[in-house]
Amino acid sequence: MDVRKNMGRSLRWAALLVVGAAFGTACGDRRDDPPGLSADVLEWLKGWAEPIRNEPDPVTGFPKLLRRKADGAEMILVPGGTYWMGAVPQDETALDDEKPRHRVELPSFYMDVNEITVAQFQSFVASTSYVTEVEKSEKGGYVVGKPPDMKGSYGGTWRSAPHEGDGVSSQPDHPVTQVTWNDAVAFSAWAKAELPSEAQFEYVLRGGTDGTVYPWGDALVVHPPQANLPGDELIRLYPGWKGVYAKGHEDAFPWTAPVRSFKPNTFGLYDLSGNVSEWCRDPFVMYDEDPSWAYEPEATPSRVMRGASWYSHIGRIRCSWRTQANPGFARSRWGFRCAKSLPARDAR
Ligand SMILES: [Ca+2]
Repeated sequence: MDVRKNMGRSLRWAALLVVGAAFGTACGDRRDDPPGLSADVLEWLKGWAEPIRNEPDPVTGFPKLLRRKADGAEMILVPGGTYWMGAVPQDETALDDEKPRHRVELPSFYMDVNEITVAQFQSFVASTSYVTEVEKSEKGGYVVGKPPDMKGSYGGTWRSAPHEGDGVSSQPDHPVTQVTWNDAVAFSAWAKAELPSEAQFEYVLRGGTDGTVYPWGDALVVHPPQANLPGDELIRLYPGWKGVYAKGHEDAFPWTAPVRSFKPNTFGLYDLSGNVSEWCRDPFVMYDEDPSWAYEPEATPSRVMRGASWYSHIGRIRCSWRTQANPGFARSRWGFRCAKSLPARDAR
């Protein structure tokens, strides 16, 4: 587990100083010389990623931005920190599974700049001949339906939509959908990365703040729109829909949008809210529950899904919203991105 609650700050800083000295990065002998990356860091990167800039992060000594070799993904080094995870006090709509609000400390970690795209997933399939779970199944993945009842249908895959305009896009720069948690784990292993933990996801979703209902404040609707959410553009297309959508919000995308269509957050990450909801690696357990049962060999826990999608009920756009899903299910509004922890000795 990378979640380190209540870690002593003094211990953390002591570790930081020791490793910082070992890497010789934070305090270069000559201020005119860029310190470069240490041999240990270059060795860690070898085989799976390369730095986009050689400039090391002064705290960890690792590059701030790197490119994954397998699929070309850009990963940003998210600085570690402490935050309040869970429902904020002013949120009267929060559900029991979002409480209690609790303090979480995270070491620095890498996070994909954008959601895994169809093109990136295509690279994975081309390299491995991987067949997704819904492609193996008879009925395929669930696809959002149309008015008047919006009843969905099955038959979707990551490659194509079963019906025109059903919200699944196979465009290369859109987020891949119709992938199960198991598919996402297989992709991550191929990419030599991992799915983010739930604590990592909420941390980056909040973007360095931890006191607001939404990443952009306490009001759902803001101008200009900050994310691809279900707004007036969707209701115009589906006027019979009775769903609880973000009335007054309007963006240009009734379904998925090309990744990076909206501004990045303060960490430099795109689409954490909106576009597609994203798989996290953790089993779903209540915050005040002993999670050990979920890690027993015979356990088959649901997995955490986080972040709003193009089709989310407004209650699911809040930062603390969390849900659980069968790791073998896929939807036209679910996707994922990868993260990667630093080596344990350097995690700070
Ligand atoms: Ca939208």
